[in-house]
Amino acid sequence: MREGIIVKGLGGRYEVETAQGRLQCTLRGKLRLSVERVLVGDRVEVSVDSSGTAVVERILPRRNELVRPPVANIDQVLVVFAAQRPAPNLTLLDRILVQAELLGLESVVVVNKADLDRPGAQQLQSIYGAIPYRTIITSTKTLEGITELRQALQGKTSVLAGPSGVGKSSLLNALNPALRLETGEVSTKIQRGKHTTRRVELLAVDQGYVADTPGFSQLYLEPGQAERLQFAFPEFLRYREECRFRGCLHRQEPDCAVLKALERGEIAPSRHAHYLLFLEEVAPRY
Ligand SMILES: Nc1nc2c(ncn2[C@@H]2O[C@H](COP(=O)(O)OP(=O)(O)O)[C@@H](O)[C@H]2O)c(=O)[nH]1
Ligand SMILES: [Mg+2]
Ligand SMILES: [Zn+2]
Repeated sequence: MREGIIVKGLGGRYEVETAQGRLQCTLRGKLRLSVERVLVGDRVEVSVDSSGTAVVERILPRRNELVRPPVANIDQVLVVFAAQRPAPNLTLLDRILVQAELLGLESVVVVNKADLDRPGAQQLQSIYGAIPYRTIITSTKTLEGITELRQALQGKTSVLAGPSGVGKSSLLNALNPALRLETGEVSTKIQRGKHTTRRVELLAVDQGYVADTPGFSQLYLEPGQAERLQFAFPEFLRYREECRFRGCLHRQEPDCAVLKALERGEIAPSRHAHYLLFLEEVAPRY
C-alpha cells in the first residue's frame, strides 16, 4: 500500500500525490458506494497492481472537512484582500474570519497590492495584526512579503478566501510559477465567473497545498447562536469576564468591559460594528 493525498477528483477518477509521484486512481467499490464522500485533501491508501492500475482502498481518518469548498484536512484559511483595486470590504473580511473561527480553523490575513496603497495596507495590518491574526503585506509586482507568505504556507493545507480580483491567483503564481494560473482584471473575471464552475484542486506550493477555490463568503450561523458569536472575535475574550452581566452581548449593556475597551481604542470600531451587524443577523432585535 502507498499512502498519499487526493489533490484532484473528476468523474470518479482521483489524482493522488504520493512520495513516489502522482497516481491516477479509481475508487474501490465499497468506497464508491459508501455514504461518505471522498474529498480532495483526504489522506488515502492506494494499491497498485502488476499492470500499474492504482486503486484507492481506504480513506484515513479526517481531521476536519469543509463543505464549501469541499476539502478535507485543512490547516488554515488564507484570507486575501487588496489594499486597493478592489478597495477592501472589511465586512466581508470579518465575515470570513468569523466563519473560520466558528469552524475552529486558523486564519492568515494577506493584504495584497501593497504597491498601490502602502498606508492602507499598513492600516489593515495594524487592525488585524493586533487581534492577533498573522497579517502579511504582499505585492506580486514588487514581490514584497512573498517569502513570508511562503513560510506561512509551508507544510500546511490552506484554503483561499477573498473576493475576485485581489490577486489570489497572482500570489500562487509568484510562489510557484509552474502553476501558470489564469489571472485577470476584475470586470472580465466576474463575467466569466458566471459561466464556469471550477472544481476544487489542491495546488502544490512549497511542501504545502492550497485550494484555489474561494468559498467562504457567507456566514452560516443558525439563529440562536448569538452567544457563540462573540467567541469568534478573539480580541473580545480577554474583556468579557469583566462585564457586569453574565451572558452580556456587548451591545449597550451597562458596565460592559468590551464596550469600555472599544471606547479606549483597544478594540477596532469596525470590528465591533461588524460584530453587531452579524449579531443582528443571527438574533434580530424586535
Ligand atoms: N498592482 C498590483 N496588481 C496586482 C497585484 N496582484 C495581482 N494584481 C492584478 O490584479 C488582477 C487580479 O489578479 P488575480 O490574481 O486574477 O486575482 P484573483 O481573482 O484574486 O485570483 C490582475 O490584473 C493582476 O495582475 C499586486 O500585488 N499589485
Ligand atoms: Mg483567481
Ligand atoms: Zn459586555
